[in-house]
Amino acid sequence: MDIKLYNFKEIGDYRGVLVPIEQLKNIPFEIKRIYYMYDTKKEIVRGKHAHKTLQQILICINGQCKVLLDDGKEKSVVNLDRRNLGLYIGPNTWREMFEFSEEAVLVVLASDYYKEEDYIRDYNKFLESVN
Ligand code: T46
Repeated sequence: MDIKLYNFKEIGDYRGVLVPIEQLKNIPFEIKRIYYMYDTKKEIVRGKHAHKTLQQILICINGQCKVLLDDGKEKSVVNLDRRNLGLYIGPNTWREMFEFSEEAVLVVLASDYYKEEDYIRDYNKFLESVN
């Protein structure tokens, strides 16, 4: 499965903690877009799509949430429960984000601008495209 977990270095001192992320240094792509989501209720499932080319890194910078990942052959669930944990998701990977805790803030670093044509939103079409 084209996913990878990144434990970003935490630089802490008496003032608190700082986590730097640098494109092509500690993540594998150039960042063209950043977006974030919050106020998602626990029973809500977001995502439910794959991307044809987009690469992304998801970081839950407050609270926690889970991400179901599916490459058409196997599935796994990642718990984004640390503020320095980044989940890389490559192309052709179905994702569903769920069980957002109260106050969860999910930040996403993306390798490209928003392009609706890059989405595969139909699960059967996704399975056809990967198999
Ligand atoms: C993904 C997961 C992790 C924009 O106008 N610009 C944007 O950059 C994005 C990401 C979304 N939108 C619009 C499109 C929809 O009208 O915002 C609305 C909500 O987007 P969507 O339903 O696609 O959100 P999620 O949470 O289901 O999925 C998002 C990303 O779209 C997707 O690329 O991998 O987060």
